[in-house]
Amino acid sequence: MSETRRTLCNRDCPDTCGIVATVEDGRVTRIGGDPSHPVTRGFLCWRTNQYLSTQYSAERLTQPLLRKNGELVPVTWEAALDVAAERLTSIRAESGPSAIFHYRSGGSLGLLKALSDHFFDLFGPCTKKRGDICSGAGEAAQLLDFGVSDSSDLFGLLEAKNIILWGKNVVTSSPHTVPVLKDAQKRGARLVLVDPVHTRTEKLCERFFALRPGGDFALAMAVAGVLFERGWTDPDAPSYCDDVDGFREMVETKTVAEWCTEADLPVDAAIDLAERLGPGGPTTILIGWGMGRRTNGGATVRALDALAAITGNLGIPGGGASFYFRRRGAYDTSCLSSREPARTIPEPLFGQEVLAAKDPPIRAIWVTAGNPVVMLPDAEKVAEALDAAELVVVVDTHLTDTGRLADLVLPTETLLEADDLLGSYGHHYLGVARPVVPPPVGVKSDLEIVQALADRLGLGPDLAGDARTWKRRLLGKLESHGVTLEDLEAGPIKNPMASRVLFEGRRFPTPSGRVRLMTEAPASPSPGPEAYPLNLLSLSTPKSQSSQWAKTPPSEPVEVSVHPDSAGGVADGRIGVLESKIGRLRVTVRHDVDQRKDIALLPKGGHRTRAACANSIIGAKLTDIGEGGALYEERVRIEPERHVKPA
Ligand SMILES: Nc1nc2c(c(=O)[nH]1)N[C@H]1C(S)=C(S)[C@@H](COP(=O)(O)OP(=O)(O)OC[C@H]3O[C@@H](n4cnc5c(=O)[nH]c(N)nc54)[C@H](O)[C@@H]3O)O[C@H]1N2
Ligand SMILES: Nc1nc2c(c(=O)[nH]1)N[C@H]1C(S)=C(S)[C@@H](COP(=O)(O)OP(=O)(O)OC[C@H]3O[C@@H](n4cnc5c(=O)[nH]c(N)nc54)[C@H](O)[C@@H]3O)O[C@H]1N2
Ligand code: SF4
Ligand SMILES: [Mo]
Repeated sequence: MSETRRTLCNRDCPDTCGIVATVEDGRVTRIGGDPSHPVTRGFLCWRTNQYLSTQYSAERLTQPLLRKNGELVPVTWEAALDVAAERLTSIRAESGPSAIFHYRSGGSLGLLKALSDHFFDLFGPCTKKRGDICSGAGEAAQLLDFGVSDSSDLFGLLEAKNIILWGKNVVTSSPHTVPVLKDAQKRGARLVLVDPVHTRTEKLCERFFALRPGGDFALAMAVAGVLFERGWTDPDAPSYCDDVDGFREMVETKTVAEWCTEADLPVDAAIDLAERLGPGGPTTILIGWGMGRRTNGGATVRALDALAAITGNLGIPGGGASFYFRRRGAYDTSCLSSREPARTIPEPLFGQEVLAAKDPPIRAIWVTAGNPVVMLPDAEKVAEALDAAELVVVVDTHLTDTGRLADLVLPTETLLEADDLLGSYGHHYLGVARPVVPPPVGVKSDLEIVQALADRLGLGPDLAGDARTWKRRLLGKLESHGVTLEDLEAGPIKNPMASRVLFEGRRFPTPSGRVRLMTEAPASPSPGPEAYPLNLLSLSTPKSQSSQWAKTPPSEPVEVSVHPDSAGGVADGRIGVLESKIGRLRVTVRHDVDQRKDIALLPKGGHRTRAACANSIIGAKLTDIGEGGALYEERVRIEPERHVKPA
């Protein structure tokens, strides 16, 4: 018998799509996009369209694995949980709870995943991560400037006359924004792209400015210079922005031409963007996440915030500086522990900081919904840190590279089995994920795992309640706006607390109530050592969700794309070596005449076990603010294979 069931996609993606699944005899036979979801519009991305091969892969974990005599071997849940409870208890008794590090990442964006943090807070408080590898710098920038990082309604883009995609590859990373952009174009909106990389998003845009990687702050200063020179700023700006004069002084420390040289673009580019933001408004800048992953990432986002502010594009329909949608804002997590962690580790420095931790050292690492040994920079250091810990527990659906280094691997549910509450960071719709099929026998949800542990550790009552009970507890504020769990179960609902136009009335939740404009320029990006002429950009690909490749793993050796003049003499399709100061990878070199000559492109999540992991050659460095990872700042070179001596 065939049945149709609906859920929401919980992947770390701004779109949070509605999924329609066909279930036959207990097995999902087809998935597609929900036509009734206003953002999904009936289609899914390529990687999730292929998800059934992951769901039903022979490599799906259905039993806990415990390391015995060096090998991971299947054990019962009883045995697995007893080992976990005993080891955690003895480590806490001997060294204190901060010797235990609970690391949670974005494998599922379900709100109930926070119950794993809740457990480790109550059991500890244990060590947890701080900062954010993904969007740390940009969020910190917007909190400083506006007091909040949020956006106007996504469909407000239909009222924009100009949309600037600044460092944003919507076609790959947020495909459901594309139809909204096309609708905006039909109503006359003009689109432009600012990105050092030639991506498929260029096709949507009437102009494309391929600036120097990291040259965004300089370009923003050039644009501001033109705006001031031509009188295109909002005369009222000083009434809702602090320190317009200080901002202007910073802008005028260089001429427009000098700033443009720094950004490696002609002055015409700055004039074009200034025209769009000034007389061409209302204009929205869609600020990409990637740009923030640099040592001047926070300053870059602050500069774009300032451009939107001084041109009067904030607080009006069709205007904005959109970086993020507050996906958790509608929910109420006050029922969860808010204990101060005993210790925090900056996420991008995971490897080195875990190894350096003292008094007490980190003895146990518990990984929930992440693959840090692939996705965090200086992956080899992360591996060393995992090796050095006495106990590594990984909760995942499949055996990842991180799982392979664990002492205990606990199998958990996939996105088609999830029972959770979701918001989105690309629009304001809220909803629930409901299992379209039950997980296979032998698989427990993250919630069931921490509940079983809590029962063994005297914390049972604190974690008690099934998924639906916890959903109801987290709904809090929404219920007072007339939205019940039953309503959400009936279909996605726009967050009633989200304003259609953010900052309407031009009031900002900052200490002064006004926009805090930046007044100090960051250091200009250094050109980098001559020996490593290329900037390595390891970016989202349609074929994977971070390290979760759809259908097939990355090709071997992994492909690097470069301009033919930057290929170190390696012919198209031939093998070369991609080398940074901290490591090297054997790669297939692909020539791409459309790219700048100072960049090299890799997929963002490879496989360490296949020697195809970008982060094996990317050093761990923090962003200027927000403790993000400066992931896109590594310098590399390509050489023919024969030049490299064996390691
Ligand atoms: N297919 C797919 N989709 C995904 C993901 C995935 O792994 N695969 N990951 C998801 C996640 S975790 C996130 S956080 C989001 C966002 O994922 P991101 O990959 O951050 O997405 P974007 O911000 O669209 O893309 C980054 C863009 O920034 C550009 N960029 C890099 N450096 C610079 C610079 O110096 N200046 C400028 N102007 N641009 C620069 C890159 O060329 C690229 O086009 O997407 C999600 N969507
Ligand atoms: N070089 C480089 N590095 C990057 C980036 C880059 O652009 N370049 N991007 C960065 C960004 S934006 C991000 S967000 C991070 C992403 O880093 P991670 O969050 O570590 O990314 P994933 O590889 O998706 O790992 C998530 C894991 O969670 C598992 N999982 C899925 N559902 C569940 C669940 O319900 N419960 C549990 N316990 N596990 C589940 C998946 O199987 C997967 O193994 O990587 C960052 N690293
Ligand atoms: S990964 Fe993103 S685009 Fe793909 S189905 Fe999930 S929410 Fe939609
Ligand atoms: Mo991310």
